[in-house]
Amino acid sequence: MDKTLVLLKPDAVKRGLCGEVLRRLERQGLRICGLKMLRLSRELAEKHYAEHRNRPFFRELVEFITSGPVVAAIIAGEDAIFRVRHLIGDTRAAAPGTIRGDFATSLTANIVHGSDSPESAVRELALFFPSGSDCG
Ligand code: 3AN
Repeated sequence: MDKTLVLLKPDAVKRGLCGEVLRRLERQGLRICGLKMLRLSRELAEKHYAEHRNRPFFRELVEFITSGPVVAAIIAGEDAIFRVRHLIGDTRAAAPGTIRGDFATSLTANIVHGSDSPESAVRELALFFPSGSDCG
């Protein structure tokens, strides 16, 4: 069983799409094992996006993710990391029927983040849920 970090970004919260996104994950048999709303500090945002530190869009990314509250979730299930990424859709060309394909309005305002590998999941879950998951 995998665990992965999902962030419902400020645009998802503002547009009232949190329930819809979580429903899509749960409908596929994925389980919520931790859930909280928080406003990211600049420090946490920069740590979370550390791999993009030298990219031209880094500043925009940090500005956006700190622009309002987010909802952070631990999502668990078999192949959860891969399956969540599949349901989220591609960063640049998300297909209709995927979360981003249906709701993203730009590359930055793209509703949701999901960890992209087992290593990222471990690192990101430790940042957002340092005391671990509620499902053991
Ligand atoms: P993903 O979120 O699908 O893992 P990454 O890791 O390539 O995608 O990028 C992280 C985030 O950085 C994306 N969700 C997107 O918001 C932003 N991003 C990626 N590439 C660009 C770009 N060329 N211009 C602006 N924002 C970008």
